[in-house]
Amino acid sequence: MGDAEAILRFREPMLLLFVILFSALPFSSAFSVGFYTFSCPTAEFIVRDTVRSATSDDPTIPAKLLRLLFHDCFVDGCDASVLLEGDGTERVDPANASLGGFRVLDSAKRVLEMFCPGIVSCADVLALAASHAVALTGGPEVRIATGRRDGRVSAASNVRPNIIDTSFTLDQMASLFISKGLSLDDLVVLSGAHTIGSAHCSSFSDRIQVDSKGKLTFNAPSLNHSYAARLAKLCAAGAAASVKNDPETSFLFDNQYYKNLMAHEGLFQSDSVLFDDQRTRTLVELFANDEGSFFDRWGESFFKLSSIGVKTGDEGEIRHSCSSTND
Ligand SMILES: *[C@@H]1O[C@H](CO)[C@@H](O)[C@H](O)[C@H]1NC(C)=O
Ligand SMILES: CC(=O)N[C@H]1CO[C@H](CO)[C@@H](O)[C@@H]1O
Repeated sequence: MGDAEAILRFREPMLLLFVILFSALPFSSAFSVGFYTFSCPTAEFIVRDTVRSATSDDPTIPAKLLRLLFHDCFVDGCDASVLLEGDGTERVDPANASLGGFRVLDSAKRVLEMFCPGIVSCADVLALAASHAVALTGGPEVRIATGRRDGRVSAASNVRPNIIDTSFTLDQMASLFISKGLSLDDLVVLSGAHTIGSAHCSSFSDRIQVDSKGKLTFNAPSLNHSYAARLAKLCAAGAAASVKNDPETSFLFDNQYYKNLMAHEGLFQSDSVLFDDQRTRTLVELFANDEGSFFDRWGESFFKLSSIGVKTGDEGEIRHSCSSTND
């Protein structure tokens, strides 16, 4: 009896202390680093492990996950709305043509539902997967905040007004970024994601034209002509053919993208302008010469990207399956 009483007396203040600590520490608040520390301690490990094994089977996965996060966060905030299937959803918009990696997220979510049912949002699975994708390909490890809730709305009509088109001018990209709370510097940093991945020829075919006699016409004055000729050759197979965004080190997250820009080998108009315009050139040159500063800035900009329009508290829901809402 004496022991039990002692334990009881001991426990109560401990419980109180625990409650005080729990409510005071940052990880107990709505959207923060380590949100799942107590509710699902293995969450981040499970996502990382799923992405790692999917990538070892298919090295194109990391770039797809990164692209998916951009599309998710820019359209209606980082709320996994891009993952919903059905008529009229974001996935149906033709701008989705290059989207992929859905199955990796579905399989991470299935494992999470076994360990911590109803706890981890699909929006967090996607954000964590994209951040691990960068680390897995040699880029910086970034610890991001979690606690996003899943949206219940996904509309194809929201895609076009919110997504960067590869033919955009710097001013068009800048105004879109600023509307999302991101800066022109963030644009330069996050464009570095093009260090991995590939693109369909249709996404830059307006820059290079080949007539029936095989004569090349360049609509991109700053593009290196021998690079453009290489692209034209790769795209001879048709608009559905694809080329690597960064042919030098296409599966490595490094600063080669910025070196390519300086060599006038930016694939898209939206890449080339970053070096052609005085407002962004200095940062392109810095990153081309110093990978460390690109990596440092990546952490900050990625954190901002993955925090756009996050839903918390009683907004949205925690989906059971990433491709459909709960009802
Ligand atoms: C274009 O790139 C080639 C190498 O691929 C290089 O030899 C040439 O000097 C470049 N042209 C210009 C104008 O920079
Ligand atoms: C991945 C995905 O959902 N792709 C869809 C993109 O939109 C076209 C129609 O425009 C669909 O056919 C694809 O399935």
